[in-house]
Amino acid sequence: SEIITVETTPIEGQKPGTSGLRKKTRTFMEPHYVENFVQAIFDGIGGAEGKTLVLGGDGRYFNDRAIQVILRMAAAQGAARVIVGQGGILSTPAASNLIRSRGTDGGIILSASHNPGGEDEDFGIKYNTGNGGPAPEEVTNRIFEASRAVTAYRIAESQDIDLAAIGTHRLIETEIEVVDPVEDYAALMERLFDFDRIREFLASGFTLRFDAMHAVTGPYAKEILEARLGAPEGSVLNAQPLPDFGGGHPDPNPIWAKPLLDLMMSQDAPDFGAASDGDGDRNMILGRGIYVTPSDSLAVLVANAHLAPAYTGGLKGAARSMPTSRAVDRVAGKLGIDCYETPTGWKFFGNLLDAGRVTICGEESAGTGSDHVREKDGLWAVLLWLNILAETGKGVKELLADHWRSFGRNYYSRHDYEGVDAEAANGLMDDLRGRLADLPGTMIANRKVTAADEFAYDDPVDASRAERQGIRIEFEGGGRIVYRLSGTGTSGATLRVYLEDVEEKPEAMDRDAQEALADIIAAADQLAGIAERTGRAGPDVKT
Ligand code: VG1
Ligand code: CO
Repeated sequence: SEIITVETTPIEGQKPGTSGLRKKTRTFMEPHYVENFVQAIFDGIGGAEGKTLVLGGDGRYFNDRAIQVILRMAAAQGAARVIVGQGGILSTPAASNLIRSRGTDGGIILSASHNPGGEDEDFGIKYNTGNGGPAPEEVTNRIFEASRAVTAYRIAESQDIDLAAIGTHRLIETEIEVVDPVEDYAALMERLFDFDRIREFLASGFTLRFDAMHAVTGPYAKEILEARLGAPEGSVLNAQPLPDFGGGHPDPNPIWAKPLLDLMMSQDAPDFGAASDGDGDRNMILGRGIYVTPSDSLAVLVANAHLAPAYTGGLKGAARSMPTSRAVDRVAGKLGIDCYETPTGWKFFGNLLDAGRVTICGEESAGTGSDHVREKDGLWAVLLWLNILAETGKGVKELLADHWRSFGRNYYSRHDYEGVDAEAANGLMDDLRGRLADLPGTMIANRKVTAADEFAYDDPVDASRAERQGIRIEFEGGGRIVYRLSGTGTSGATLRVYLEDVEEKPEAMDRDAQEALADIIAAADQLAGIAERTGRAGPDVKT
């Protein structure tokens, strides 16, 4: 095969967001779009020459085409080795694990996560560094700068590499190693958790359903939950990954995973239910008759992690993204460990994990994970829950009720206004920003504001600073509203409003979250004029 140099001109808007570059699939399918961005990645990391990279994606539409382009470019630019998941498949946490376990320079993950897939839906490309985590802003800024300067890219002219079977190919001087996407990841899970204990627990009659939502976790869950842990066949639902995820949003929340939610609320509910997203890094946890909010799940996992083998020695610390509820802070306080507050996006946990300051991290958006990889990890969260339930012998509902009794309950909900006019959304944020100084001491919807600011983060490890990471309003008694604009959307703006209130009275801990948060919700609208500015009567999604 021959190496050719193709002239190109910069394409606008190749700026990585909260988690890589996400756009409409058709945008990625435009001439030079993928090539330009991949060239920008290589340029941004100082070239592909001599490097070993991991490559894989969640199997969505266009995954197969983009992979071949990246392989041809890596070979043309002298990469030493590319480790690719069989069929081009790797879940995000499995990719993170391979980057680390094989001591590689980094990796490229193809996914738009929980966004729908297909020719008319979404696609994404993300670069992870050698620690296995999403590239920090310093690196994504370099990639963006490179995308604005690109004038040519080098690519090999060759047949497609056969990724269907495990084995090694050579393209120019580059070794292309096709690996089983599940094997190393499943082995890692076996080292972290007590598989014998969980197997016994499942054999004793504890029942579960895991909804893979026709996304990447199907084969992982089949192997781990059914083959290795002995859950009866059929415990994993929608296990077949499909390029369009069966037409749904592979987003594990009560709206998009409603069939599972309905099952868990029905007479036929199994003891435990869970789901994961497109690329396998998110999780939703359910018990018979109960949905566990991600913020509560994080708090429960931090409180009980010592029951699983990997964490018996206790945790070094915990971290949550700023909009995530402060439920975990109370747990960390009782355990006497540090609790860090970072901006939204897993990349901000990387330094804390690398420096050994924290063991478990989490986000309100259904992401939890630990220092075993540098991404959030859906199946890891499911297995930690199962390990804890097996050890305590409690049901999900009971465990959660006990947790609230010991720590208090942080009622929590997130309201999303999707596809809002970008100007209106920015106007809303600008207006709020301008009024922050005047808010403390004022009353809104019967609640007294105690503090109002815009979150900025100074990384305690490398002293980098991230500004404008969300506007927060705090109320007397522990209530809080956070406003931020999404950094993963592909059309218009998405306004996220995060709502939280603290309840210490045991008799008031079983309320519906929307009802318990009614004051805070009213205050959020009054403060920002959401209905008026967006023209929306209510949010599109409440989680
Ligand atoms: C969202 C979530 C954030 C998460 C990010 C990537 O970002 O809020 O917590 O880290 O998605 O998750 P944003 O900017 O849209 O709020 V995933 O599973 O989409 O990689
Ligand atoms: Co995801």
